[in-house]
Amino acid sequence: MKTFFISTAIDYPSTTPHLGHAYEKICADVIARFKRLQGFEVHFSTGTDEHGLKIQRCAEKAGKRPKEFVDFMSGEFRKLCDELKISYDDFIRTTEERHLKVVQLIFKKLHQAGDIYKGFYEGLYCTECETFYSEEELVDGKCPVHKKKIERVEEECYFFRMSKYGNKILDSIERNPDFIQPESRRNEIINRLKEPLKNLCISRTDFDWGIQLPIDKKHVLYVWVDALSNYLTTIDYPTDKFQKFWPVDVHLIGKDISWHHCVVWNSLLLSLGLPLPKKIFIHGFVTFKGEKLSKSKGLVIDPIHLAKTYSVDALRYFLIREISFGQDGAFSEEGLRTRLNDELADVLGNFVHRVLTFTRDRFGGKVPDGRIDKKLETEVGERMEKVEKLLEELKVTQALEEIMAIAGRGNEYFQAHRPWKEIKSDPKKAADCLLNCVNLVKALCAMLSPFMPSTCAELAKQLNLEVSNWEQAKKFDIKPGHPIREPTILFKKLQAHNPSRQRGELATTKDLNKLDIRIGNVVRAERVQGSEKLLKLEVELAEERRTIVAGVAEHYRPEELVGKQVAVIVNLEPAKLMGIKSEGMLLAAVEEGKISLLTADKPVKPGARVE
Ligand code: ME8
Repeated sequence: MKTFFISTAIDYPSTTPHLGHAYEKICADVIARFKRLQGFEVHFSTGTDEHGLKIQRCAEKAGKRPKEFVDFMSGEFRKLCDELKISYDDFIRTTEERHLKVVQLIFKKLHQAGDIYKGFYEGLYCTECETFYSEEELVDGKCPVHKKKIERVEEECYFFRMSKYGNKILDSIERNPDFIQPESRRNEIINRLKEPLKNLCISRTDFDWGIQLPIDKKHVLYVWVDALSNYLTTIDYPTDKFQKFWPVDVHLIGKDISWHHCVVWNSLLLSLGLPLPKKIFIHGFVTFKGEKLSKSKGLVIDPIHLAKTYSVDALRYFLIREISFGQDGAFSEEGLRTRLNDELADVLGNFVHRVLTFTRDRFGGKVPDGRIDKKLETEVGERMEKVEKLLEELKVTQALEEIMAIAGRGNEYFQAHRPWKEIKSDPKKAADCLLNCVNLVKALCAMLSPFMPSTCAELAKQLNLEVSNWEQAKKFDIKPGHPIREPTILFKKLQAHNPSRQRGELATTKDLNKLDIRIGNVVRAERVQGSEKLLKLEVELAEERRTIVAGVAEHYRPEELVGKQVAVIVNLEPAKLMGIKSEGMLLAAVEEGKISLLTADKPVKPGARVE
């Protein structure tokens, strides 16, 4: 069996995952699922990068021991993967025993190759990106990525002779245009490699949350060497499984870590005498209101909340369709709603539903006997080949665009053949149309399954078929008489947001009365473990106490809130935040990101209604 190995970056579990993390995993998942449909044996790895100074400091801030902290936070990342239906084969954590063993072996080999020596490092370090910088690389004296203060490091350390490998890497990149993609990122790396490479400091002595060097226990290994090695741990280096899957087919990463992968990782591999990856694909950033989402800047959109609001598949669809793969792209809820309504509901959902309900209502739920439209079958087969080629070239956005154009073609076909008219005048023609349309629905179900796995599993159920093979989906081979199951609506249209309302359209008292707002007393308040934003409050209302998780931790200390009277919306669906059930929402005035909680002007009894 042909094999295919794809990896994502492993995330820093310093706080909960954001939409950028979700985006990378979804893109990798689409590719992994497509390869499985093509018949490859796939290894798809993702996970968490749990050592280093940044994590140690986050744990300290949360009042936890590092291991306890990462155990919890890593779980949040795994939960994200599971919620988003990421079909990973391995979720690797760098604190696992198997990883420790591989890292020690790797270090031993680098040492035996004569590439490790002891020296003294004097320079600059950004803990946020866990990266060393030279003076020239700083912007206004700050880290060029995070624009944050940079630390000076002066200590004894071990170096890796990275300088030995610059020319070899440059040569590999220049000889192989597919190695680093997209082109613009490839050129950036080529330009940087024209300067001679420096050796890399790969150990630290001023903190201990990391893997000790086997040759000197005072030192912990530089977190990037530790993290990059995960790509070998996940395929059990150096066993048969490693032989089977290495070199990796695609390392999928974001643009901020291209140097670490294209230069540091490749140097390490050359020193280990291993073949270089087949491809490193560098995706862009998901931005929001013009800025990069980032935990450190506090610009975080909760992907799980979005998936719960709009469905996992709508979110997956939106991200792939909206953000041209390889470039930055903006996230907006308005954009998501528009694509959900105009594309998923109106084009895809509409076609599928018309075809299946017509089959149910007019042909007793059985695919009618008719003639295969060879022209349509050929057209769909050719367009599927185009989609296949696009996906092989990792052009996921274009592939999805083409698939949706095929769904549009289905609508046109149905419309042009007017089966609702023909059924009365020439039922054979209606039967021909439906036979072909059901086959087209099957082809769409297969093509879309890597992008929207849950929807396509549901659709396959309605079609009463298993769709597990790309080649087979090209053929219009559903036999007349094949029974379908009860069709249901795949995508419900959302009410359009009325922007005039946001600008202050008048509300009626009926609108207002929908909300039950009460004044409550905060009787307890504490920080939520693993979150910088959330406080868990216990609020006393008339005859009950409710737990409310509120995003106010950056504005109020817990002790400031105890004893305060707050305004609470009490008739909302409970929501789960960081695993805690929240039974209400606080009202607050918001100004330029600052929050001021609403309270009663004079003390009132807990439970008093706000009218
Ligand atoms: O860099 N949009 O971890 P990380 C899209 N542990 N992708 C984004 C993004 C955004 N707004 N923000 C971050 C690390 N990413 C290291 C990796 S791999 C051996 C070690 C991407 O949690 C980012 O580019 O900061 C990276 O690929 C991944 O999320 C993890 O970022």
